[in-house]
Amino acid sequence: MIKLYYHPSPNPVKIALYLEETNTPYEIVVTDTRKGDQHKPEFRAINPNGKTPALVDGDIKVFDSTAIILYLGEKFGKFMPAKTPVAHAEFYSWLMFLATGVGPYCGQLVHFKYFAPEPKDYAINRYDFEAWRHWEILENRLSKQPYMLDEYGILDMSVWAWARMIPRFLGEAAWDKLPSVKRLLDEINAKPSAKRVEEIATRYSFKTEVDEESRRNLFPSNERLKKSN
Ligand SMILES: N[C@@H](CCC(=O)N[C@@H](CS)C(=O)NCC(=O)O)C(=O)O
Repeated sequence: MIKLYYHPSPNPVKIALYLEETNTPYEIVVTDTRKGDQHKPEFRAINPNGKTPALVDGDIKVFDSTAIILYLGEKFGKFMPAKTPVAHAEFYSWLMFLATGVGPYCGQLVHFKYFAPEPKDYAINRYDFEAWRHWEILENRLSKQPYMLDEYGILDMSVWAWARMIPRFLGEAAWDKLPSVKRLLDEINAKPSAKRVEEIATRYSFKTEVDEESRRNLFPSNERLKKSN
């Protein structure tokens, strides 16, 4: 059975959504990043990058949510665009926009807003600006069509994964400026598959506090600062 190394955060949830949408049996392997599971040798053997998600399918190991969702899309042939150069030109463009823009900028915005020490105005301004810029591009796309491509697919799942968090990093009022993103979020949230994904976090115990142990595990760069002070 497929094993999904999981933490209930944006990059892993998109994989759980794909598996739920395709009714694929899978086993959750709790990878509690606040407790440091991502640094364990047995996890690094699957994902040398030490981040969730990772997936094991028999002898096959895949890491990075974009690689995993593409792997699954190709394996099952579902929620993928037509295999034509024209369709894939559009698909890959948006896939990389999500993977290299939306995810990293939103992740850094969360980091600087909630976890970084002062002074941080410069960093918050930069990442807030960039996160907004990316979501406005998505808003523009989704104001013209119901889904990222002609049909619902893995790009929409990736949008959903981060859109769930928008009130946290852009504020509740963000929905006034992103109504089409909200429409897609609400549509996916209403699916039984998405509800099952949200339930995963309640079935397993994941550490919620961001204490000294969590900071050490999530932000190892801080240790270097401590040594140099
Ligand atoms: N590009 C990677 C990013 C993975 C990532 O940053 N995962 C976060 C959860 S959303 C994580 O595991 N953070 C814990 C850490 O950085 O130690 C992907 O898309 O899978």
